[in-house]
Amino acid sequence: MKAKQEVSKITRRTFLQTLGAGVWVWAAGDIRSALPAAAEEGKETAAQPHPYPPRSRGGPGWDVMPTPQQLAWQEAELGMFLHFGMNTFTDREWGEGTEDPRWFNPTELDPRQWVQVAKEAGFKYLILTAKHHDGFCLWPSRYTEHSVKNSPWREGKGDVVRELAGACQEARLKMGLYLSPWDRHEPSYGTPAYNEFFKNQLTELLTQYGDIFEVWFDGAYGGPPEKKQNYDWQGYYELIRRLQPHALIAICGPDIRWVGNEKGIARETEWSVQNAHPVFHRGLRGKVWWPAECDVSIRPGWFWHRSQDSKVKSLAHLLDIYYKSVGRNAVLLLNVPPNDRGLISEPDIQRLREWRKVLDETFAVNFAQGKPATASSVRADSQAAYAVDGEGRTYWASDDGVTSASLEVDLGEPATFNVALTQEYIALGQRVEEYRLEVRDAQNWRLIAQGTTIGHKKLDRFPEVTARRVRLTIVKSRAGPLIRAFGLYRAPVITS
Ligand code: FUL
Repeated sequence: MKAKQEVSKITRRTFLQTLGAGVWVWAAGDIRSALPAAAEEGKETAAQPHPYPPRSRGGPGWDVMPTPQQLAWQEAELGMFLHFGMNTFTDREWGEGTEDPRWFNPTELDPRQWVQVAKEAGFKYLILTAKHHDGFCLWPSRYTEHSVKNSPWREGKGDVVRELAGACQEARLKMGLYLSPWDRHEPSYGTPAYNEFFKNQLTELLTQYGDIFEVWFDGAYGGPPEKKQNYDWQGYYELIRRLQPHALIAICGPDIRWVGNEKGIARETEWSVQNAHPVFHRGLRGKVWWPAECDVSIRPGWFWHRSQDSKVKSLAHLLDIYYKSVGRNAVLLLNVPPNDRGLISEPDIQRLREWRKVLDETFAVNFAQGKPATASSVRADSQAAYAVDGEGRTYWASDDGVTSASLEVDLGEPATFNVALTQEYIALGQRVEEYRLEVRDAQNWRLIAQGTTIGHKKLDRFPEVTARRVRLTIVKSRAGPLIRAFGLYRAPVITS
């Protein structure tokens, strides 16, 4: 149930659109030479700092490429969001900042359990609400009394961020933090002093808990008569770049874009290449690499509410979200909120297990893998076979200057499938604007799917088809297409 005051809430979208100008200017530079190597799957792509995002020299943007950090994030595909804090105990979505810290008292808090659930479900990073809009801090910040240090939990000696950081390190998953810029508790909110307060909190989080994968700046604000803050975004970014040069800055930030809704659904046409944002990319003009993250909750609310234990999203719904986020060139950040005991609840765990099982079953067999492939155009040694070799470092490329080309795969014998996977080699940018997928009937090619952008991963679902020969045609591309993977799968049909 949404709290009353949310009715007047200014949405993140409105907020992003109405932001004023900031002051930070990006450093100039060109990192493209570092990228092909960074694209190697599983390699420590986060090894290079990224003091600036890559940008285009003009034109439609095919020459804009991700930083190694953005590439590693895109490869991760799945993140688990953890909304946990004072609201968990007050049964609210937005606290007012007047709550008593003594109300925070999880009896069995265990971030190892969160990490275990995340790992089993295939998530590669976790993002915790270190501070939500009510200002209550899950770590013992020196700069406020409104934190775990004044709660009965672990007799005021506890630190949820530290426990999660340790659990993530053990399980080799990455940790990100949500730090709400909007703070309804902090008295300095609405004055320049708040920017210093916020930077002090950021400094604590960025220096005490090891590597931070992603810093998540939400744009929500309750609207008048709430106090309003003039945020020093560029000051925040400079601090993050200095203290954690590998961290990605998301939402109200230059590295990761909010997809624009809280349903977990990306656009059918989803470009990671975007126009620079006047505030978040202050000082840059033209195109930048700014890929979309889809945040959505497994339940109706972001925080745990007992009344929603029976309202966990259905398996079919969660699968649909997967296809419409990861399968549309975005990363899925799925919120799974721990309960008032400090544990992820059983209904959520069960649903995630079912979800993982179906995804594993679906993608276990690729009928196209290793099968003979030919192409209407090939550049140098970037053979057609590289699209179906199951290897992330290679790709099929059409000849120089050829922006429309097709790839044909002979499955050897008829196979029955209902999902197609296509990936571009985005380490070298996003290029494809339109494609078609056909199967060969006795005499003719028959269309089974078509689309616009591909990007890191495009998944198309269609009614089951049985065929031996399959053709992927890149109809239009901003530059010669680079197809890293093409696959055909049979997904079980799930209706509830
Ligand atoms: C919104 C917030 O107001 C919600 O409480 C939640 O944190 C969501 C992810 O972002 O803007």
